[in-house]
Amino acid sequence: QPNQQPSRTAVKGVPEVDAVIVGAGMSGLYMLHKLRGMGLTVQVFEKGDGVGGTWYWNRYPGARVDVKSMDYSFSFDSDLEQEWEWTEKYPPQDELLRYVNHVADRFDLRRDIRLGTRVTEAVFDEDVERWHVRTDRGDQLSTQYVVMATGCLSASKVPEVPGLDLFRGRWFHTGHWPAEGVDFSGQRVAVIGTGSSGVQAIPLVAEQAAELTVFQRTPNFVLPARNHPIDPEHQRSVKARYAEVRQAARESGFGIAVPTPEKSALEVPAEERQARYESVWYDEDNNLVDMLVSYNDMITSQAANDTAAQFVRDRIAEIVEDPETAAALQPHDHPFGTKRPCLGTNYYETYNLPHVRLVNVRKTPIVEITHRGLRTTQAEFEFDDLVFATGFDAMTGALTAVDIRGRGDVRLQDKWHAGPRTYLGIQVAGFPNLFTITGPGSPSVLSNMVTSIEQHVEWVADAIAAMRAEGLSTMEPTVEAEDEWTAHVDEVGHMTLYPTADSWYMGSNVPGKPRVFMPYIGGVGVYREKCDQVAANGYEGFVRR
Ligand code: N01
Repeated sequence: QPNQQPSRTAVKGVPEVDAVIVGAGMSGLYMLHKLRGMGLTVQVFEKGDGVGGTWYWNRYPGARVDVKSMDYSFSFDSDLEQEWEWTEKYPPQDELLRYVNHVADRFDLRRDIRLGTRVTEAVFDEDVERWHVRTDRGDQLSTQYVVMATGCLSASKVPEVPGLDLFRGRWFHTGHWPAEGVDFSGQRVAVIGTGSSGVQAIPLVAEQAAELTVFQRTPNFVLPARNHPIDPEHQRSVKARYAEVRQAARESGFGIAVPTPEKSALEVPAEERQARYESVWYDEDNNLVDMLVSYNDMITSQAANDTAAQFVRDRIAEIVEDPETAAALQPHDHPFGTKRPCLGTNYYETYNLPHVRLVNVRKTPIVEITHRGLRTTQAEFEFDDLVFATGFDAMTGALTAVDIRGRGDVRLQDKWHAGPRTYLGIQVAGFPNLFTITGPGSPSVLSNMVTSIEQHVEWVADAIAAMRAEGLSTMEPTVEAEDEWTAHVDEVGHMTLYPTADSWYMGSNVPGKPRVFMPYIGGVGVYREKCDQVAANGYEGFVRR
């Protein structure tokens, strides 16, 4: 397709492309494939030395996805979907990384990706209506569109505990794990953090280490993953009805095709509820969201939620032998699901091992890291290796890490000082032609990421195609549309129990981050309809010219 843009001249001598994509994870790769297919010239910059994003960086022991492989995969190409063979219900990181690399090769994507290159700056030049992009390797590009495909959980966060520079042992963050792996054999190891990463890593670190001390601030609800090899017959049968399965996922609440609950947890007899929770807990084919979608009021009613929370606490008490440890592992301070539930394999069982101990740092906080370990308000601990499973500056961290400046030289991070403001989680007023894949204000982290990535990439590609077809050069939301959407995201969030928890959804894990519920909980299907309607109504809420 010819470029139908009114052509404008950018800064002299700076190479020009139609689009810059930041990040070569699943969203960046698919965005590249789409835009190139439309005839655009595209440059992707990727900080890592390989493609894969999340699956490139998170190589800690036990790292695997907790959405089923048959769901957590691209649906945009039916040959790809049919040919790729998954081996497990929840594939491990290396299999996922192989899959993403396969996608990069299959669609010949590598030639437009510059690896080992971090985008440092993107500045909108109002005179020429183009973005000026710079990287840490000295690249400069002028581009019409910028797509931030930087991921929601990619800015890893080492807590601001004093003394890390004094520590003489090795230390690691789960989200930035050495490619060559880490051998913990015979080592005394400390893990700080018990979110999804810690929950996956702890049992495997315990298998190797001579001693393991887990420092837990908030206990999480951990459901058994029941991971297992995929039955080939099951794989064949899903593939035979893939179109239908994918469509159901697109229309669902969480981007996974599971039945929508009709009943309240409180309207059924206690025995029926117990039987339902047991079937979720023990079912080999269970899903991450099964407990949440057991009843229709699980995330809106504290009393309904309590029934599930208590069920999990009872299981913890059954599994963990030491009553004090069991009590410390039982979450009481947030409703089930309001911090992301975790899937574990032998997680609670690991605390029964003689060389594993749990330290409750809510009771006795960490004061400092020392040259040989760490000190809490109560005791000093010695270890050789320290693992931070402490999570990410989620949803906004990777976006504000780039110096993005829109109209009037306004910085994105200044505009978002009181929390992210977007229209549909896709665009920000004052930042024309800048698109955020699975940005704050979209279902993103509350959904199967691949479903949401595909929806965003396709919507953005269509929006760009429409602009080009109409001879328009920019689009950006109106401030009114952005205000309304941001208020709506907040309002819907507050109809649920989510804001009652101190979670990374609320920015609570990053000191000083505004307390705002960042993702959109309206549901993947509802949200998709809204986005489609906006487009069908001539991109209402956007200024296009
Ligand atoms: O990070 P987290 P994560 N002192 O933020 C603790 C996805 N994911 O990497 O809860 C002491 O959940 C913190 O304590 P608290 C998934 O969406 C998916 O584990 O803030 N402790 C918490 O326990 C997930 O939700 C998969 O009180 C400190 C932990 O560190 C998201 O990524 C696998 C601390 C951080 O947990 C993030 O998961 C992995 C401090 N100063 C990740 N600071 C799968 O698909 C933080 N903590 C399976």
